[in-house]
Formats: sequence, C-alpha cells, structure tokens
Amino acid sequence: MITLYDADRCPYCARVRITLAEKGIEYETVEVDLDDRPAWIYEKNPLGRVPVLEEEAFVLPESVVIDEYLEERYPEPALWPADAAERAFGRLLVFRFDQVSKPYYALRREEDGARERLDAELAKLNAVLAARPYLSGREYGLADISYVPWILRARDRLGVDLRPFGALAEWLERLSARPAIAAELDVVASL
Ligand SMILES: N[C@@H](CCC(=O)N[C@@H](CS)C(=O)NCC(=O)O)C(=O)O
Repeated sequence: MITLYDADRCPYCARVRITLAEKGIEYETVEVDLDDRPAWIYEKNPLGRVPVLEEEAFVLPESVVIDEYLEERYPEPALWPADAAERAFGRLLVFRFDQVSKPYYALRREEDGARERLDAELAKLNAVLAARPYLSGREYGLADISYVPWILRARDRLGVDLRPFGALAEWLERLSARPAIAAELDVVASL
C-alpha cells in the first residue's frame, strides 16, 4: 500500500494527488499540519516538506520526482507522450516551473509588481496553449499536472482573472472536466 504524507493546502501535494487519481492507484493519506509540523516528518524528508510518498520501505520526497516514479512504476495510463521531442518539451516546462511559482508566491506575499510578473508568465503559458491543447503536448499529462494546482489557486484563491488568457482559461476548463482535477477543485474550495 502507498502512503502519501499530504497537506490539502499544498499545491506540490496536489501534483501527486492528481497523478495518483489519474492512474487509479489506491493509497492512504497522512495529513501533515504545516503550521505545526510533527518531528517525524524529518525522518521521511530531511527538509521537513510534503509531499512524501511511501511504498513499503521506499520513501520518496519531491513532487516532480514522485510523479516520475509513479509514471514508471504504474505506466498505465501513460502521462507522458510517446514522442520523445514532445516529452522533452513537457519536461522543459516542468524544469522551468519556478518562472511561474516565483511570481505566484510573490503575489501571495503581496509584493509590489508581483501581479504584473505573474501575468507575464501566464501570457507565456497562454502562448504555448494557443499552439497545442496541453502543456504535455497533444495529450494531457505530467506537465499539465505540474502547473494546474497553481493556476487553480491563482484563480480561486488569489483572484487572478484568467479571461485575458483565453487559451489558458480554456485549458483549465478542459482539465476541470477530469475527475482527478474536479476533486482538486473541491479541495481548493474547502481551504
Ligand atoms: N520541492 C518540493 C516543495 C514542497 C514544498 O515546498 N512543500 C511545502 C508545502 S506546499 C512544505 O512542506 N513547506 C514546509 C517548509 O518549507 O518548511 C516539492 O516539489 O515537493
């Protein structure tokens, strides 16, 4: 059995929740209080952060690494495209994810200019999605899963208007029809 050390409010955990749901993997959750982290979480992850995935004696932190592990260990349904170039482009987006997360967290901290910087990054994602239906390529996959928790939270928690970014807004609507993402929408609504 898989155990996910999880926190509802954590978008990194959401990446893993979505991947587990998409692959139909059964797991149990241990909710970690991020405001009062238990000492034992440092035994699972020396950085003290969630998510952490545990499968038997195997313990793995870091959302991107966990998602790659799940993709290899549970290959169906595939969440990376078969085409190597498409896969590489999706991975490049995941690799450069900080370009979006930095202004996102700056906006959460209400820093000057953060909204403009986030909008500039949303415009870049919008341009990608104007040319292809998904960040992962022709099919939905791990690049989409890597970004969607923050885009959802930007819209629903930080009040970011996605309407100026038509392709991005349509992408989010398309994704929201998937049960794994709809479940995450419920999590965000409950925060
Ligand atoms: N790079 C990590 C980041 C995980 C992360 O920052 N998680 C936050 C919650 S959203 C956390 O545990 N924060 C506690 C801390 O930073 O001390 C990942 O991708 O899993």
